[in-house]
Amino acid sequence: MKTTIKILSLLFIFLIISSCSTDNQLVENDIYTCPMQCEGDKTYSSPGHCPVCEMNLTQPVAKVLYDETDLLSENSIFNLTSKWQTQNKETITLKDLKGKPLVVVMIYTTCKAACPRLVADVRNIEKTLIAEDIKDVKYIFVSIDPETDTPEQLKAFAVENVMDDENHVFLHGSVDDVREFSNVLAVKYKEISPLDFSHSNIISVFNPGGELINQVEGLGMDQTATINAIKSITTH
Ligand SMILES: [Cu+2]
Repeated sequence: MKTTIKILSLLFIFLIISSCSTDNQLVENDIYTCPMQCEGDKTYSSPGHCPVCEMNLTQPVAKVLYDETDLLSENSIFNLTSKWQTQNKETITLKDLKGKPLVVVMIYTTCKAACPRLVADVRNIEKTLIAEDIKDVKYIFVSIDPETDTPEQLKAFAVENVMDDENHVFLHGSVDDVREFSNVLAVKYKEISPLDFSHSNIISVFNPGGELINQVEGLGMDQTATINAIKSITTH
């Protein structure tokens, strides 16, 4: 008798759990809209007819922004096999950044002249995007001075600039890998003395598949083209 009660109560708990999860799925998946949008963006939670035009309600299909398969275009930076360390000492390849628009700049943290302004430009781009509710963008800062810019140094720089979160990735790589990456971006840099580099100031935008879609060169430039490039590949 005791065993039967045990089994029954277990079965009862199982039923409760499974019915809860089914309910959740229904809530998440069942959004219907009128194909004619008679009442604007109004959504309905069950299939049926639009009360205005009587047409069958339909389920909107999520907008596909880019090819989500694993196939990379030959122009994708995700084909590069170089390994990098983030400010959190995680070892990654560029492909780990796949899936979001990327804003990429090359900097070095001890720069007193151009880099602080370049970082400020990126910050302004981010502010503009956030004001338009575009938050799903990654900002990548690649150091051209791997010797000084250890992951620890990059971490300190990220914290100092209030950019130490998952949307801001600071990368430390080998001298050769940094050089290879700079060639892709057409960024030129040269060490003029210890802790001092001359370098191009370029803000690059990559689509979620790792293809370069826009570049703006210079400091304090009008970044409308950068913003528009990012807007062209996001849902907003
Ligand atoms: Cu600089």
